[in-house]
Amino acid sequence: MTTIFEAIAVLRCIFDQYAGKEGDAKTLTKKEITTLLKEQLKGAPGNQAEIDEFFKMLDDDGDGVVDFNEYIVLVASLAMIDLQKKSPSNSSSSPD
Ligand SMILES: [Ca+2]
Repeated sequence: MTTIFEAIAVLRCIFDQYAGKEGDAKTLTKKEITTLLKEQLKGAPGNQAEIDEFFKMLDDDGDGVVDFNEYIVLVASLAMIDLQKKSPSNSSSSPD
């Protein structure tokens, strides 16, 4: 059984692997994020405009790079998308 700390260590390892490709090894550049999405999500991350928009959304403090905290937001978003995919009944209208 994998603990949440082991899962975080794996996420940290993936972050380091991509952050170390160019520039500061503690942050992800747009190019590194694009590579990460392509390799980890097994598909094209979309056109340049979509990547730009996505990167702007991730770069919460607007410094032009994605640090570990901002990366964790990405991971959390992916977890929520994954959860929604597994429970399609959520799309029906709820009372109130
Ligand atoms: Ca940032």
